[in-house]
Amino acid sequence: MQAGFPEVSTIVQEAASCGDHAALEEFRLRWLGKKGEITTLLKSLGTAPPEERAARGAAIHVLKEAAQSAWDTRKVELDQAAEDAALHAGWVDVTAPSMARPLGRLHPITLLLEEVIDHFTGLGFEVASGPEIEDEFHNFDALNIPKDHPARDVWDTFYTDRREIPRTHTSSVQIRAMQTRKPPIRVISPGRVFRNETIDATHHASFNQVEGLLVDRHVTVAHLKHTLETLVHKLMGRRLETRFRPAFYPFVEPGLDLDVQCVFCSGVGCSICKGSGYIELIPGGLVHPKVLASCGLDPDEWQGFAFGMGFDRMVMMRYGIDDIRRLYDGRLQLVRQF
Ligand code: FA5
Repeated sequence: MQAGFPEVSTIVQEAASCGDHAALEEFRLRWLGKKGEITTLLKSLGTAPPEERAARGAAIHVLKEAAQSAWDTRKVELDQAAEDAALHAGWVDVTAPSMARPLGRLHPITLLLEEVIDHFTGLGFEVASGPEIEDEFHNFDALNIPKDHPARDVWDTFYTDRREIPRTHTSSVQIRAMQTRKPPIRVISPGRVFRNETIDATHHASFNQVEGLLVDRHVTVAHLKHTLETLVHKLMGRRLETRFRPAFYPFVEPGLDLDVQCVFCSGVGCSICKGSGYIELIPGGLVHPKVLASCGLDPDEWQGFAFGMGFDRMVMMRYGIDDIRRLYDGRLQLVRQF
C-alpha cells in the first residue's frame, strides 16, 4: 500500500454500510466523483517523482476498481430491497388472522332465565313446559275461572277462529303439572304469554312469565313468602325493599302480590313505577282447593303455593332497561347491571 493512500477494505466497508440510495450517492461522490478522493490522487500522479509513478498509478487503479465494484454491489442490494418493499406494500397475507368482528351475546332474558332455572333446580324444582296455544279448560276453567265469569276479562285474551287461546298466563302449566304428576310436586315453567294489551314502557302484548308450583303437605303462606323474597334478593344481588299486598286471583286463596322497590328511582317514584316507588313483579298465593280438586288432588291432604313472575319486568330491573320494548326491538346495546 502506498503511503497516504486509504485501505481498500475501508472503502469496501463504507460502501456496504450505506443504508439507502442517498448515502450511496454520497459515497460515489466522495471516492469516484470528479472532485472525489481517487480522482484527486490520479491528478497528483503528474507531480510524483518519475520512479514512483508506475507503482502509485497501479495502486490508484486498484482503489478505483475496488470503490466501483463496492458501489455496484451495494447498488444492486439497495435496488432489490426497494423492490421488495414495494411488493410487500401491496401484499395480501392470506395466512394473517382475519379482522376481529363484534360477537353476539346472549339476550338478557336468556341470561336471567338461566339463573332462575339454576336457583330453582338447586331447590329440587323441575322445569315443565306447556303449549303456547291453549284450550279454555287449561287457561281458565281448571283455574277456577268459569265461563262468562267477569274475572276472564282481567286477562285481555286473544282468541283464534277455532276459539283456541294464545295462553294469557303460564298458570295453565300448573294444571298440566298436577294432572301428570303425583305430589309432592315442585315445578317451574318459564314461557311466553299473550295479551291484547296497550303497549307501554312496562306492558307488552307478548311477554314472559315464570310460573312456580309446589304441592305438598302443610304448605303455608310463609313458605311462599320466603321462596319469593329469597329469589328476588338472589336475582337482584342486593337487598331491595319488597312488600306484599293482598290480591285476588281466582286460582289461589289467599292471593298476594309481591312488589319490589323500583331500581330506577330507588323508591322515590318515577314514570316507570308510575310514581308508586314499587314495581309489581310476582303475584302468587296458596293453590285454591277447587283447583287442587279439579286436578284430582284431595285438598284436605294436599296444599300448595303458586306464583307467576312477570319475567320481563324482572329482567328490566336487573339490567336497568327502562322500557320493555327494548327487549324485543333488536336495539339492546349497553346492558347495565344493577
Ligand atoms: C297472572 O298472570 C297470574 N297467572 C299470576 C299468578 C300465578 C297468580 C300463580 C297467582 C298464582 P298477572 O296478570 O298479574 O297475573 O300477571 C303476572 C305478572 O306478569 C304481573 O305481575 C306483571 O309483572 C307481569 N305482566 C302482566 N301484564 C304484563 C304485560 N302486559 N307486559 C309485561 N308484563 C306483564
